[in-house]
Amino acid sequence: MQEQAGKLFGDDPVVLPVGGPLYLQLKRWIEDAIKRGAINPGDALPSERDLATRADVSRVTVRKAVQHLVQEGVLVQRHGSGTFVAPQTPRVEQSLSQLTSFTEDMARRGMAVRAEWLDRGLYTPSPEETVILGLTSGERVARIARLRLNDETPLAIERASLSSSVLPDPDMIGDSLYLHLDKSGTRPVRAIQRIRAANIAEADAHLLQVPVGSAGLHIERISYLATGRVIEFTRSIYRGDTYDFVAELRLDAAPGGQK
Ligand code: 16G
Repeated sequence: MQEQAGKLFGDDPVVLPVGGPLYLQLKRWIEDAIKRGAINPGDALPSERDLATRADVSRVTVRKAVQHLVQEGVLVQRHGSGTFVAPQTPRVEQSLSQLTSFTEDMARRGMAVRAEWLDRGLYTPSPEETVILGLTSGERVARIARLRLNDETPLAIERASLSSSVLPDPDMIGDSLYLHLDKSGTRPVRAIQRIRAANIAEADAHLLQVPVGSAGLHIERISYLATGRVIEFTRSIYRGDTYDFVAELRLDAAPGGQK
């Protein structure tokens, strides 16, 4: 711990940025130390006592600054072993113009992907599922819910609904839904995706290992076969700190527009 404190403080006295309450000054100072690489993701923060002595503030002030940084996901606390700079998760870019699966997206980046099953089975559909999937009266809906991870880092929760005539046995899916649909000749060829900002609610935040209320992306995908039949209705929540959705925009060759 002493060594860690030495690394973070260097030989210079700690000069807190001016303005605002002391705990916010210390919080900004810790954030700056992380930004300039004085302390790195995964490193332990000096003890509360060391920080208080070196920054010449009370331990209550240190605790408050640290608590705020933990809530914001900048620091993580592990019982019995201390406070650490949160590990950095790589950002993933997904093109908005290609209809790819999660497995394909990750494989293209050379990233190891896995899924933890949260649910899979046949259910009585909700009115929304009946309308969107165009289910006939009495038809059941296949629901699959998965936590999608890159190695040990959770990236997204996906909850997909499909007609039971397309997916009569949800247990048949291996690692990839689209691979399974491909094999049965029902892989979608077109999709409409709606993305909106969302604050991640408690249960999902717990699964995604982020603080409750963190920024997330709520995504709804409705996918179609070439015949126009809806195949998949999926609602997902992606961690805002790990995903970028990228769209390529082109100028229409409209009359009077630039060629
Ligand atoms: C993507 C799709 C999801 C689809 C899944 C299939 C988004 C937002 N969602 O994650 O709708 O069900 O891929 O992936 O892109 P899989 O074939 O790896 O199971």
